[in-house]
Amino acid sequence: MELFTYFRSSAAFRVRIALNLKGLKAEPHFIHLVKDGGQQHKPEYRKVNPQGFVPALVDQGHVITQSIAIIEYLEETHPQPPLLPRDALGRARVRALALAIAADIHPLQNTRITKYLEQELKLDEAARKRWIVRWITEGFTALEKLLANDPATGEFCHGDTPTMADVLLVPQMFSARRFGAELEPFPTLRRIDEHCQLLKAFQDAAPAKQPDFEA
Ligand SMILES: N[C@@H](CCC(=O)N[C@@H](CS)C(=O)NCC(=O)O)C(=O)O
Repeated sequence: MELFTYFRSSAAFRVRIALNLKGLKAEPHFIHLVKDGGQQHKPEYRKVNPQGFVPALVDQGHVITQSIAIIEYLEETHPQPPLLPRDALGRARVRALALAIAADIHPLQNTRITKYLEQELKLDEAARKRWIVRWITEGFTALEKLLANDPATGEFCHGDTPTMADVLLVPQMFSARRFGAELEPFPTLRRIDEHCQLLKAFQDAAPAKQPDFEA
C-alpha cells in the first residue's frame, strides 16, 4: 500500500493511526500542503485525487480517497483488530462520533477555507483563529455531552478498546491544541485522548514522528 500524506494533516493522521492499529504498512508519499503554493494543487497530484486533499491510499493499483472511506476499507480488508463494534447500534454510535468530527468540525478549519478567509475575505490571523476555535469549541461541546452521558463510553470513546471514533478524536485534539482552543471544559475528551496516547499506534502516527515533520 501507498499513502499520500502530510505530517500536519489531521485527516492523514487518522489513516496513519488506523494503519498502525491494524499492524499495516504503507509507503508514504509526502504532499506539502503549503510549499510551492500547495503541492496538493499540482496536476500530478490532482490525477491521484481530483479533490486535492490528503490522504489518499493506493492499494493494488486502486486509489481510495476520503479518510473515513479509507478506514472503513482497511476495516473490511483487515478486520483484526476491529475498529468498529460488532453490534449495529454500537457501529452507528462510533460512526456518528467520528462523523461529528470529520463532517462537522474538521472541514471548517481546512487549509482551503482558511486561505479563502485570508485572501478573499481579508480576515487577519487573529480573526481566522477565532473562526477555527469557534467551530472546534461548538463541536467539542456536543461531543463531550455525547461521550460523558453515555454508559457505552469506556476507557476509549466506545468501550475499552480503540475504535474509529478514537482514531478521529486524537488528531482533532491535536489540531485544537495547535489552534489554541480551550480544552479545560472537555474532561472526557481529554481523558480519552490521554488514554489513546499510551498506545504506540497513536504515538507513532503523531505529526512529530513523521519523516516530513517540520517544527
Ligand atoms: N474529508 C476529507 C478531508 C481531507 C482534508 O481536508 N485534507 C486536508 C488536510 S487535513 C487537505 O488536504 N487540505 C488541502 C487544502 O485544503 O487545500 C477526508 O476526510 O479525507
